[in-house]
Amino acid sequence: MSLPEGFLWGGATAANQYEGGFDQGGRGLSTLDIVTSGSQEQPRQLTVKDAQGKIHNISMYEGMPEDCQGYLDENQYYPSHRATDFYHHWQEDIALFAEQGYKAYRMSISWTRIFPDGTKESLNEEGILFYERIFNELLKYGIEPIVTLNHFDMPLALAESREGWLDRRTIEDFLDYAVLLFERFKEQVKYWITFNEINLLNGYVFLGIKGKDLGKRAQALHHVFLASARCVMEGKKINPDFQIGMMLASAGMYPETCNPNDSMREIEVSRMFKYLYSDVQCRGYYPEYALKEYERNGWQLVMESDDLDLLRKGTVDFLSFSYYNSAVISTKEQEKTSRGNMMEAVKNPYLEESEWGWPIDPTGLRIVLNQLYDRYQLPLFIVENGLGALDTFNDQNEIVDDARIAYLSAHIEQMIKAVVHDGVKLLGYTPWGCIDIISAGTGEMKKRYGFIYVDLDDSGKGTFARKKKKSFYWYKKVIESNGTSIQAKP
Ligand code: P53
Repeated sequence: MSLPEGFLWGGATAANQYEGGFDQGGRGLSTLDIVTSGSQEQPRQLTVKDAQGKIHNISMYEGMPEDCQGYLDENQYYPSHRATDFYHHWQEDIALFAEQGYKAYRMSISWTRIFPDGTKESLNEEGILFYERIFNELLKYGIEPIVTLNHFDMPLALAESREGWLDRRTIEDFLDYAVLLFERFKEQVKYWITFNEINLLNGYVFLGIKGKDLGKRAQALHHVFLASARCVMEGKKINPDFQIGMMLASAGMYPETCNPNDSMREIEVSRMFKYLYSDVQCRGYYPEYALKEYERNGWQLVMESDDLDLLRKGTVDFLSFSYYNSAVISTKEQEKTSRGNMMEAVKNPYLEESEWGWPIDPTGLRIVLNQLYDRYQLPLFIVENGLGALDTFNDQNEIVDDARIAYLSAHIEQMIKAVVHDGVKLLGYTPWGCIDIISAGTGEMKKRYGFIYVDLDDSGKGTFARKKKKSFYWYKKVIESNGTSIQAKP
């Protein structure tokens, strides 16, 4: 049982959680730069100012009120500002990735480092040079860059002036950004991902939308779909060898019982939470079930005459996805609690949970790989997977992260079964937060995913020093053996 030669083992990060340098090198502000840290109990907050100049803290999930603007409060800690400081540690960090034997490294480009106000008029050459150095450094070690054009970055200027993606002009601005990068890096970068976890994008932080009207979200996402499709079309003109993919948050889903109602509910939730997005981007059109749902909700998409044609022409080359956990879908209203990253789910009695309450389900990864491959017959790419956990030092000042090793090895085992036994076509595996970064969901630092520890705490204090965990050496062996040596405790 072994994986094909050239399988892309590596790791993954995103600029908003890793890069930092938020006011350096000419970078502009993005919406996440006004989002504070939180915890499992306390949601991350947006700091905002109302029309009378009064300052408020508002839950990131409640969204930006119509009459408020973003506000940077000097007395608050904003984790994205320095994050774990890739901006000043890139050489050291890439050398560590190379030491582990990475074949690929997934990262994102910060839109506002290239266009500080989101548009080409603000072009920041220094930002381009920053990424050029990084790509050259990766290639020096033979590491293939996998580049996400948009990982949760929304330029604050575009959110404030026009509600971001709600405005059709944002498609053109994003395309200017993407085409510039395609042109400049056509020699260095072959694999591109348009939008990270497109199915999770919502509200002010990710889309720039104010208020709570979900019809606005559908319209903004229509623009995101168009931007992605046009990226694929323009990218192929610039370099026909480009592989341009989409990215889906792909939690597994099960009906709670064999009651057919549970099964139907699971289908409905899977469709509206996941498949709508991959159907549009892999098949090239809105599926009927989604059009019906939009109609029932009274959401009428404003479209131009060639929109549907563009969606059809801009389908992706591969489907990349994140997988952390699975959820149980039930029709019993009263039992619903929020588990893991799913809104509507009940506890799965067959699974253990992480310290953050995310169910741990390695077989679910094999299931998801099969479901996606059955549905689209497109190459897949696992671009996020991992265990967010507390790390502690032992007496020898080491981090023995056996739980992380156990999680990853169990998932890799199932991934290999999907490829070798089931015949799923898989390009690679880049576990999430291969070096410790800020948590997207909670803004915490103590929720760590890395093989490499970074000395930083939840309030932003620390030396930023790097240190290898036990899993660092374990994963190095996994890569060296192309997945044949994955046992948790060698
Ligand atoms: P954290 C929610 C649910 C599932 C995946 O998440 C999510 C989120 C956003 O929190 O995001 C992806 O850091 C995302 C990464 C993120 C990672 O999952 O909350 O692409 O940016 O860090 C893990 O533990």
